[in-house]
Amino acid sequence: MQTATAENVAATRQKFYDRLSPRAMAPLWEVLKGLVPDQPKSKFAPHVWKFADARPLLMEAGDLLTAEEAERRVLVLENPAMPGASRITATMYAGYQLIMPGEIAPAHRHTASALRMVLEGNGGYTAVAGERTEMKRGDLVITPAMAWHDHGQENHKPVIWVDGLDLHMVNFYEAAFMDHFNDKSQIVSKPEGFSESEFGSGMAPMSHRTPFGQTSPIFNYTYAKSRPALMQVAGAGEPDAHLAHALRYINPQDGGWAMPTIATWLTQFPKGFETKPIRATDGQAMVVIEGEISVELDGKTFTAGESDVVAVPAWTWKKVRASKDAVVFQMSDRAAQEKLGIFREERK
Ligand code: 1HN
Repeated sequence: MQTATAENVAATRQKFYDRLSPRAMAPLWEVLKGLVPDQPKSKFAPHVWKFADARPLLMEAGDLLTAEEAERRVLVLENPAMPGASRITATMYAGYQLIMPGEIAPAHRHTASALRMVLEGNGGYTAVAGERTEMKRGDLVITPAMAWHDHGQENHKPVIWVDGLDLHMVNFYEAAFMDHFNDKSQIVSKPEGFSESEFGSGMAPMSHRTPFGQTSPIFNYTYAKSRPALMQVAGAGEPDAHLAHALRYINPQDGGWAMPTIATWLTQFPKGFETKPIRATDGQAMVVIEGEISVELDGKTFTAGESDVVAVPAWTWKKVRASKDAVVFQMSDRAAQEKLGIFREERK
């Protein structure tokens, strides 16, 4: 009889496994550790995209093809640890988008929800579900799931923003649909500012709830409103040790996040202030709107100025230091994680 050496045990097991695979089965014990790690270990890297680097390339893309040809003319922010994945973090898509003067990015709709953080507005517009809104620097514009949307610029300057989409979350569930409108632009049926009037004054219509399900009915959180609010809050008290001065964008219907999947917030970091270390299970992207920060991520430091974008992978220790008074827009998959009951954070 054969003695049970390590080799023949392994060989015997392998023979057994080989009989499982044609039957579409596999031994859990060979993969369990990978399926259920002790703690998160992101496959994505911390990174900074410099707008000074990206902008000339974006303008070159403007010469290469029209917004209509491209459908959306975007330079996707590819996490360097996962090139080709169209992901800035594990679950989020982000990119720099350009609309040239006179162009229209044609109307379509899809299951994925989108947000735009406007960098160079210059009078460009987005139309969402029959209403147009002018885009200005620092505005947060939201496109709810399955809402028709098109963008355009009737002025003589380019329009540039950062897109954030939850499309990888939707695709994970294999739940994605898309339709194209039979014309370039959708029909505008409401005056500009209508949804702001209906839902944006601490009031809401008696007759109906939002038509956008779990997404906020306010689709432009203008910087003209968010900045003074943040500045007054920042001027009135001490910054939080981990969060500095931060305000969340909320859905006025329920006080929850403005989007069902992507959490969004705006932070003021006073010059010279340094946050204490914090890490969380959400993958984050930071867009600097004003000033300059350095972000320490698991011990590596990244400097980001105006319109630069920083990727913060899940469960990465983060410290932010402001070298100038700074305002930073942040987005993450926290809204989805909270709904699933998996969000967790740790503070030092
Ligand atoms: C999209 O609809 C937009 O509407 C931007 O501006 C980026 C990336 C993937 C799929 C749809 C937009 C997108 C997108």
